[in-house]
Amino acid sequence: MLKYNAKENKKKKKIGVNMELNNIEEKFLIPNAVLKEYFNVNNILEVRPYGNGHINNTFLVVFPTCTYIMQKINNNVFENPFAVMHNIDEVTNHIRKNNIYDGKDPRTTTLTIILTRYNQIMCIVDDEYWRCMRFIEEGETFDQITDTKIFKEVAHAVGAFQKQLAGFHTRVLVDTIAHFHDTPYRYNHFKDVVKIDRMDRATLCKDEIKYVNSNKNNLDLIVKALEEKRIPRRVSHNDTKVNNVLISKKTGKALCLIDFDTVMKGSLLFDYGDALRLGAAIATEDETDLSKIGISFELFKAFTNAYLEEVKDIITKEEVELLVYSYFLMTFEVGMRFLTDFIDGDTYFRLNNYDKKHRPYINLERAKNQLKLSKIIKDNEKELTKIVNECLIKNNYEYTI
Ligand code: ADP
Ligand code: GN1
Ligand code: MG
Repeated sequence: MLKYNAKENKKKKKIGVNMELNNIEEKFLIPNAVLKEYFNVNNILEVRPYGNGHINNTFLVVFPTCTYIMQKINNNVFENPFAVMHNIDEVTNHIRKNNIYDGKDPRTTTLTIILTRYNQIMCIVDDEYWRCMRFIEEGETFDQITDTKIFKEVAHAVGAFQKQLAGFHTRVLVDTIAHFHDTPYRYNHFKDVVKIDRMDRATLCKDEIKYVNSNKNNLDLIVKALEEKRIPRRVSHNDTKVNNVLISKKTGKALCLIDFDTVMKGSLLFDYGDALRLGAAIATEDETDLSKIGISFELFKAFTNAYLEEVKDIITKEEVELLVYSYFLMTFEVGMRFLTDFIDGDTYFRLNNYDKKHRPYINLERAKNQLKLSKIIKDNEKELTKIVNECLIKNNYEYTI
């Protein structure tokens, strides 16, 4: 029997709903038709929402002796879920084979896709796309980092991922979201959205729009370097925010990267910058008190050092030169994306019921937060460059910026 089925939820609502149950209602439960594609539903003990991702709906499906992760793929964000699954399958198989070769436990060192009873990589029910994965129970994720030890582990996971995928052909992967980290392209989209201003919201964020516009000439350094082949196109994860890295509850060591929805061709700079964005911040992405926004140089140094330990043999000097810039760019880009989405009516980063009620301007709040953080990064470019150089020297890299 499912612990949280729709009927029971309704009953609970009547007897007073707490916020958690409210979220369960809003994220709805997994339709029986989906569960039946994978399991004998009679054996399921519990289905409940899990994690804090912005994109997919994630659930735990609990059995007496094991647990699975089930996710409804956000079809608004990913037009072609088959392409998403193809990329995940290719990349996780590659990582798994390497890990088995190295004697690592393949069950905890990358995602394992569970096929349906009919051997399909996902199932489609009522035009919705669902997938299932092994739940890596040993792992936990952090929305914010306060401990340099944990952040070093995140850095090792991101760097090791890039090293492992260095020999993998980028052409095997499909672009699941075109122009994902093409910041100038995203800026042009931002301009169009501001021009149309279909929700009449541009007046609410004049200062932020001005700040974004004031940076327009500074956005193409990575895409241009890629286009002109001054830096290599590599497989990149493209969404290395810290809660996409599993850390072992037992050992405190990084287990693996998860959330491979955006894995495709790109630059290692995207992954370096994006991991620092939240990881080296002293406030979360949801902080509304802008006076609390800032960066921790200690965390920045810990991350950069551990990251370079992993990638020092593959990173080129042209990439090294763009490290600090990528930290600014990834932070600015996501701030601009939150702002664009706010102006456009929250169509991408959709609000859940709780946010609709309590934080209807959450995308604007996140935009202000991330844009302010990007300004702080820019203002501290010199200090950050100095730290990168110290880390390069420590890692015996023959070049400094
Ligand atoms: P989103 O794209 O919405 O961010 P994620 O794939 O990152 O979705 O999943 C959301 C959260 O669920 C993660 O941050 C993590 O805490 C947890 N999670 C996802 N997959 C697994 C897994 N296989 N094992 C353990 N935890 C997982
Ligand atoms: C989304 O899926 P999640 O929550 O890990 C987004 C990222 C943003 C991030 C901002 C596919 O990441 O690009 O940087 O939110 N993912 C997608 O927190 O758009
Ligand atoms: Mg995620």
